[in-house]
Amino acid sequence: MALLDLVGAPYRIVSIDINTPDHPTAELLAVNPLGQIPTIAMPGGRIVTESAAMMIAIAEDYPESGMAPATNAPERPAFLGWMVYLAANVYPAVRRYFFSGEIAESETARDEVRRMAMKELQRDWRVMEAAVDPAPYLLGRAPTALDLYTAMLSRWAVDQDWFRESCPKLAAARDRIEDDPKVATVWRENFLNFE
Ligand SMILES: N[C@@H](CCC(=O)N[C@@H](CS)C(=O)NCC(=O)O)C(=O)O
Repeated sequence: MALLDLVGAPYRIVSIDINTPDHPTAELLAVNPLGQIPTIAMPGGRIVTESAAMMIAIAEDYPESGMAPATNAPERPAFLGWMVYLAANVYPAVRRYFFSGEIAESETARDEVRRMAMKELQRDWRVMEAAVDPAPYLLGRAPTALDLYTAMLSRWAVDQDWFRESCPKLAAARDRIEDDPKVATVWRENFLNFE
């Protein structure tokens, strides 16, 4: 949503409540067989699932926005690498933390899943913190979808004081992208831990 606002794309939101007994509905399963959100229908009837893929696809539909470095840009490999890193490591750990019941039944086992997920999440953020060199955005002077994806994922599950203290470079880059009024508006509506 924030990315759609940043690139200036028109869109219509279909709200889905994943905490109701009828989740996932047949309507959602028809477009995303895993029954997950987000899922997007793009111009031309293209359905895209997986948050990282849809952010890249949206950014590439609006090249003038600069939200995805061009295929021959020097920042391109790092952009793709970190987008996939977040999708392959951070998001699954967040999922295990919030949806521990999917992989463990007893309360004791679920507690352990949550504890281990948090440990992994903190390691994933520390690894990224050690590798980046924001200037002032993660890939240089201009923001990309990577700043947005990092900001969104870092607002989930981890303690915010821990994040700011342990990942000061990521937190500073996050402050920059969250300073954008379009991002701040979406964040205010979606994150209780923002501002
Ligand atoms: N790999 C997916 C994960 C999406 C995901 O876990 N979405 C959650 C909400 S944050 C969801 O739909 N949960 C409901 C469910 O799994 O049934 C992505 O990156 O988009």
